[in-house]
Amino acid sequence: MMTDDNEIMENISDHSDVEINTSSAADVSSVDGDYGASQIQVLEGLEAVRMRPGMYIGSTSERGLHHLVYEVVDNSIDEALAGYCTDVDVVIHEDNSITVTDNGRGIPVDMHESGKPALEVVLTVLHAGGKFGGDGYKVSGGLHGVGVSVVNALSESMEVKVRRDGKVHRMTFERGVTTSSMEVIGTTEESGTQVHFMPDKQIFSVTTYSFDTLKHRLRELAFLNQGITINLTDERTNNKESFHYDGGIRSFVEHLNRKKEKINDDVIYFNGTKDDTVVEIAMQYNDSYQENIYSFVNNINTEEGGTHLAGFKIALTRAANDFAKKAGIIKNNQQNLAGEDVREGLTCVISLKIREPQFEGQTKTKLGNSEVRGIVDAIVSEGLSEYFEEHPNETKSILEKAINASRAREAARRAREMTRRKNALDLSSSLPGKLADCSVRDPKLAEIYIVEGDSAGGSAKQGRDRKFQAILPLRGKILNVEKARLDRIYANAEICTMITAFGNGIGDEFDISKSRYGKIIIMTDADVDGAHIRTLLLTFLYRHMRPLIEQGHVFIAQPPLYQIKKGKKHWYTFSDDELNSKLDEIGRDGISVQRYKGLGEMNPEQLWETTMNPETRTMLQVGMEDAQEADELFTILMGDKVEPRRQFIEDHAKYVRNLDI
Ligand code: 0RA
Repeated sequence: MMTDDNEIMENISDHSDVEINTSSAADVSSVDGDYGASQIQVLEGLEAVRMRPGMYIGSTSERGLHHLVYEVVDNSIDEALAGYCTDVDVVIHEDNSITVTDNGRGIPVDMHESGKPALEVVLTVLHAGGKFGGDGYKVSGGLHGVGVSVVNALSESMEVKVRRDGKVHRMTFERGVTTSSMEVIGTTEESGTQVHFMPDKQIFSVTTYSFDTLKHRLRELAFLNQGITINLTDERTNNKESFHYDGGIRSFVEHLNRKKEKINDDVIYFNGTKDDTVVEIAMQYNDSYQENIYSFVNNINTEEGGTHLAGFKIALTRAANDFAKKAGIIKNNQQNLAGEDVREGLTCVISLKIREPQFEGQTKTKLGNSEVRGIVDAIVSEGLSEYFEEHPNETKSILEKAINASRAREAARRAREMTRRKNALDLSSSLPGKLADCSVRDPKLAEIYIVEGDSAGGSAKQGRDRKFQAILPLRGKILNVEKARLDRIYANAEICTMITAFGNGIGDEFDISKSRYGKIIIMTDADVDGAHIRTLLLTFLYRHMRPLIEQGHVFIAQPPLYQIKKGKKHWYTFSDDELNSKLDEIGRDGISVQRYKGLGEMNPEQLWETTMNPETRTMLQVGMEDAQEADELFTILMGDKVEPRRQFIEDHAKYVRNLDI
C-alpha cells in the first residue's frame, strides 16, 4: 500500500522527496487501550454516525457509498477554492477501496488544545473540520454537511497521509477508532492530503463502486471549479479519465449542448459578485423545444431551484422583452413574451458561491436566501442587456425563436379550449370512445394498458380483469413530441386520447393528484415497431408528464416470446436464452415451440396468464435517475437507430417481478 500511495502522491507532486522513517517508534494505541474522558466522547460521536448512517450520508445503498468519495473530494475542492489546491486524484482500487489525493495545504497536524494532533481531531470528531479552517467559501459540509470524520466512521479501515510543514505524517483508523497515532514517516517539500479508505461492509448494502457515477460527478465538479484538474483511475479495469476545463461552466454548457444544433454559436457568459455572493451564468440556445437549466450553489445541484433561479428567470424575461421592444421586434401593442417562450431551447448553467446558504425543500436542494434573488436579477439584467446590444445577429435569432414559441403557445391554448368546449357539449365523449375503462374508481387500484393496435387491444379487452384493468388501444404511431411544439401535440388524436384517459392534463397544467390510474403500462409487440412506439410513448411521458415517471407510475409489460408445449404441459419464455435453457432442463423430445410475433397472436387467456395477471406477470418499472443523462438520451433516442433505443430501455428500466405479491 505504501508504495502505491506514494506513487499516486508523486503523480501530483513532481519533486516529492519521501524518506521512509523506518526507525520511528510507532505509537500504536489499540481499541482496547485506556481512554480519557474526551476520547470516550469522541467515540460516542462517531458511534452515532455508525448507528444512524442514513442521517449523515443520506443512505447506505449505492448513493451513500459514492457519497463517501464526494465528502472527501469536497474538502479538496475547498482547498482549491481557497487558492491552495490544483489537482485531485481519485483511484478506485481492485478491492473497491478508494484513494483521494490532493495538493492542498494538508490537514493541520499541530497540537490541538485537547492534547491531540489536529489531524486526529479532524478525523475523529464530528463536524470538527470547520474549527480549523479559515472563513472562505466552503463546499464541504454542503448537502449532508458532515466532513471526513463521517467517512472515517463508516470505513472498515482508513489511512491518512498529510504532507505539511516539511514532513509526511501518517495515521490509521478502523471504523473511526484510531489504530496508530500520528507518526512522521518522511520529509517532503510538497503539501497535500491523501486519504485511503475501505467502506465498511457492515454498513453498506452495496460496496462496488460505479466508475460512471463517480465520473459524472467528478466531471461536474471540474466544470464548476474552473482550472482544477481531477483525475479518476479505475484499477479494476484500467479505465482512466482526466477532467480540466479552463472554460469552467462555459465548457459545461458546450458539453450539454454538444449533440444539439446551436442558435448562438458562442456560449453567453457573465459573472458578478455582490456582498460576497459570487454569481456565474453560462447560456446557449439550441433548436429544440426543451428548457435545460441547471443551477448549483457551492457545487450542490439545487434541483428544486430557489431564489437564484427565480432571479435569473425574472431578469431573462424582462431583458428579452425590453430589448425586443426597443429594437421594434415586438410592437408596443403586442403581447409580451412569456418566460417559457424565452426559455425554449435554452441550455443554461447557473453557479453561485455563497457564504451561508440556506437549503430548503423536500430534498434540501432549494436555495432559500432571499437576498440572492435581487443579486442574481441585477447581474443577469446587466450581463444580458450588454450581450443583446453587442450581438445583434445572435440576439435576432434568439428572439425569433422566442416569438415562434409564443405563437405556438397561443395556438396550443386555443386548441386546448376547443377540446374543453367539445367535451363540455358532448358529455358522452368526455372519455375517449376507444377506452375500455375499469370499474374500480380508486386510482391506487386502477391500471391502464396502452396497447399497440386494435387487434391486440381486442385480446387485451377480453383477457383483462375489468374490475381494475382499463385498456386503451392506440392506432399506429403516435406523434414524435421531441420534434413538435404544444400546438401540434394538442392536434394529435392519439395523444389527446391519452391525456383525457390519464386525467392529469399536461405541461404546466399537469396535476399528479388527478391521476385516474396508479399504473400506466405500455404493452407493445416485441419487435422493432413495438420498440419504436414504446419510445415515442416514453418520450411523450418524459417531456410532458414527467412526474408520472419520477414517481414510478410507468411500466413496460413483458409479453413472452415463446410458448413451449409438451403433451398437456406448457411453458412461456421471455428471451432466446431462457428458451434454450428451458429446453435443456425439460429435453427436446416431443416438444413444440411457438414464437409469438405480436401480441395479437396470443389468445385472451394466454395474454392474461403471461402478461397481465398481477400474480404471474413480469413488468419493467421505468425510472429516471439522472435528468441530465435522460435528457441527452431522449435526444439520441428519437434518431433513427434502433440499437441505442433498446439499450436505453434496458438501462433505464428495472425488472419488477410479480409486483403485487
Ligand atoms: C481542516 C482544516 C483545513 C483543511 C482541511 C481540514 C483539509 C481536509 C481535507 C480532506 C481532504 N483534503 C483535505 N485538505 C484539507 C484548513 C487548513 C489550514 O488552514 O491550513
